[in-house]
Amino acid sequence: MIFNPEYESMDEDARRKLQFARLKNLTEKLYADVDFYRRKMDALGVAPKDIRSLDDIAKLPFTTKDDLRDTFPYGLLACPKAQIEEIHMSSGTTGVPVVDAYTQKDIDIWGEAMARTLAGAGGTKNDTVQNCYGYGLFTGGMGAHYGAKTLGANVIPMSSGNTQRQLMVMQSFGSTILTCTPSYALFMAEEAEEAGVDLKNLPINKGCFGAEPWSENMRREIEERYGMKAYDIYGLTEIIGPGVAFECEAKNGLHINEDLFYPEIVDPETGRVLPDGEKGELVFTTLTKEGTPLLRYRTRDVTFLMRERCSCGRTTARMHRLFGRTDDMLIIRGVNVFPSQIEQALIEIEGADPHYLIVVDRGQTHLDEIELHVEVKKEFFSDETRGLEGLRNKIEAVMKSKLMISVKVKLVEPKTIERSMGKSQRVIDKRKI
Ligand code: DLL
Repeated sequence: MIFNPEYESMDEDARRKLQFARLKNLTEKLYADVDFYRRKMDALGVAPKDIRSLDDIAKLPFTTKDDLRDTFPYGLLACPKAQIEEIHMSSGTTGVPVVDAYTQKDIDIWGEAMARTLAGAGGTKNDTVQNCYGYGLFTGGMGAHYGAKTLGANVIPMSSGNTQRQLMVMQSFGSTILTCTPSYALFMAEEAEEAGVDLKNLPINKGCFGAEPWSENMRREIEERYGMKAYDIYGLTEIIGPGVAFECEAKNGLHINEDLFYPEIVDPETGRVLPDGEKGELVFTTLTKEGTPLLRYRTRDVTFLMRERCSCGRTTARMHRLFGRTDDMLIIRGVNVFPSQIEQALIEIEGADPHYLIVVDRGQTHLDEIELHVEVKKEFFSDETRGLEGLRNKIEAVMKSKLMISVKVKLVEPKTIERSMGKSQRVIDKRKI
């Protein structure tokens, strides 16, 4: 079901007109009300009157993580503080505190964006959403909560953790939609197996997973273990939280709520706007936000945009699932490596689980070295040592051929790599650089 066909299936020209009107409005407001943006626009010699078409957005300044740090906490507020109803914050992967301050209208729009997301997964008002994203400063919990309410569904505000209780609730209340990080979904599935709970026999039949990178293989595993359909959802605190983009049943890229968040892809080095289909850094402009609107925010997430028609009937642009981030791209002896590539390579190897940890260090020769800790499937671990040795060699060879780097593999027992209730940490970089 399309939650809001008027906007999601809008004629493309009409959408561009709407986006332009909203952009123009936003530029005028930011120029008048936010010192930071007036100074930035003045420095580039651009004024609101210079924005005469949607493509003129390229004349406007970018906003970066550093800008957010420099203006913390209220420097980017675009409305009187008294109008703010709720605040969220993320320290993200980079440790820079990022604030999102919402007016009531912002919260309503967030609910709408997340209702579209849940509907993208097939959700309706008849569903019961077990929401295991963390409630609190993190945007996952409240975002999915507002979305479920806007959809008219029943929401169980579990937050993350206390897995035994999650399973009890899932069984007793007959939850039908699971919302949490993909790693927590897998962790719960493992606990369920241990507790003798057969998830496939429960009503739970769809899930909206995001907030961290995950692979097609993790999707397959979640779908098999729960007997459900698993969808990728994307968002970030700076822009609104979850609700920026979501997969529909076609699972062919994530539909961007582009009447609300205007996407661009730029070359991360030069900032030049790239055409559809070219991979680069994702940039968003919030078109309707009142509390902390952002112009051309550099997300550091790497993807490309697709505009071919989707079979679901939505006309919104789609983003390919993320390839990684410009800032967690590891540079190993000069070679660019994304953790997601390592994961992708791993999943094709029988015996290896998608639970892994990448430890990067400088060896005695002061050269970068990667030690890759990989969990071995239970059946495999009980095998004789020769089998394990073979598996280790195989993983090392695959990494060498796919990533062009040498990786030292350490096989570890099932369930020894720390599981996370929220976002999982896949990389430990011990290099002091
Ligand atoms: O993670 C918002 C969110 C909550 C999204 C729940 C989806 C579900 P932040 O904590 O600010 O916000 O982290 C944002 O997480 O820039 C991406 O690098 C990463 N991320 C989010 N969704 C995905 C995804 C929330 N589906 C940062 N795949 C973003 C890969 C994702 N990475």
